[in-house]
Amino acid sequence: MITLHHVAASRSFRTLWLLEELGLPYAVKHYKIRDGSLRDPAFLEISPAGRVPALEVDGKVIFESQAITQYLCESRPLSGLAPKQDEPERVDYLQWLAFAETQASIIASLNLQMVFLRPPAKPSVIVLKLEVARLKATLAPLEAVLDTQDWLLEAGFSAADTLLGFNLFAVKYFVDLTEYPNILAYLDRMEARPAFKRARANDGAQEFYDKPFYAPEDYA
Ligand SMILES: N[C@@H](CCC(=O)N[C@@H](CS)C(=O)NCC(=O)O)C(=O)O
Repeated sequence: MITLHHVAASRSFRTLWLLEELGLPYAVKHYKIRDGSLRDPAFLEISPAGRVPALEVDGKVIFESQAITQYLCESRPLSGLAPKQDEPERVDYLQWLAFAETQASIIASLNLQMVFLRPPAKPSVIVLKLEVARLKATLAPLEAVLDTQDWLLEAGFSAADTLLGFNLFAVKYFVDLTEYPNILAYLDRMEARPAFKRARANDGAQEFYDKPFYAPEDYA
């Protein structure tokens, strides 16, 4: 049995969605960021930095969503969710997988400063504005590629969409996406996928965001 260690609406959703796309049976073990469960010694045995996702699969324990994505697609190659070494879009695929974490690290920084930090601690508005600008810079290549294709790869939906596409559901808390019509349409396409809907049903309620938009100016 595959077991996913998961926090609702966090990066472990990437794995949850991929498991659904692959049609693999799995169990979910739920954690919460704020209740200390990710620092439990038993969990640290599974994921040494106390992060999700972690996946128990094929007698192994894997942490890091990108490694999990690559392992699942390479060990189940018939899924067709990852181009093989000799396929033309292999490089694009690898690039988007890695780019997902470039973007996610900025989202994580904004989450930390605007969502998790509690008064009297106060973020720097200048740093917040810089981070939002850096986040927008990561949206530009996505908006461009989605102008001519539905998914990150021209060949169609791939595991790069589960990894990077997931980020965009968090981006909307920090960037007004009306400036990005192709990304908005991409969000709709992702949400329409049956596997995405099944993953959402197993995700749990998100407990981070308590308002629809976080603006740096509100922290002045
Ligand atoms: N690069 C890692 C990042 C994992 C990560 O930081 N996950 C967050 C949730 S989005 C987490 O577990 N945070 C808990 C913490 O920082 O204590 C991956 O992609 O798996």
